[in-house]
Amino acid sequence: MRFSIAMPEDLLRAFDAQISRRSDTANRSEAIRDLIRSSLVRDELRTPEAQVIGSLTMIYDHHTGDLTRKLDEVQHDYTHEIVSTMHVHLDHSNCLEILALRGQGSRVYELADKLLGLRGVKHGELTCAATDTSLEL
Ligand code: NI
Repeated sequence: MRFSIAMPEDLLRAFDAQISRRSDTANRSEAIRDLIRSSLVRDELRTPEAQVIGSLTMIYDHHTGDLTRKLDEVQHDYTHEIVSTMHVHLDHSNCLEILALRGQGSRVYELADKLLGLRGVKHGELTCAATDTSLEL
């Protein structure tokens, strides 16, 4: 299927530059398909039934709409899962926020999906280990 995507020009330029460094003859479409596949694989590695411990890292521009209020609102619904947070004002616009998380996998993934899905969150990464299995190995 064909579909169109809107994105800032500098983001697209950087993406094209990355594609051009690849050894194969990948085009934009193939590169985007690869990104989607790798995102789906990451989802399959989730362990919603297990207790998990991990961290969520976000970088965002605090000027974006009412992003900071939304980030706050979501986090207040997950007080059992958020153990600690750190906020660093990187520069005039950008903030780095790191959340230490512990709880039921399904809740932790739900929280991460809600936060990373907010418009204005430029970078985000959830890193998790399942505690009821991996910590005992
Ligand atoms: Ni800040």
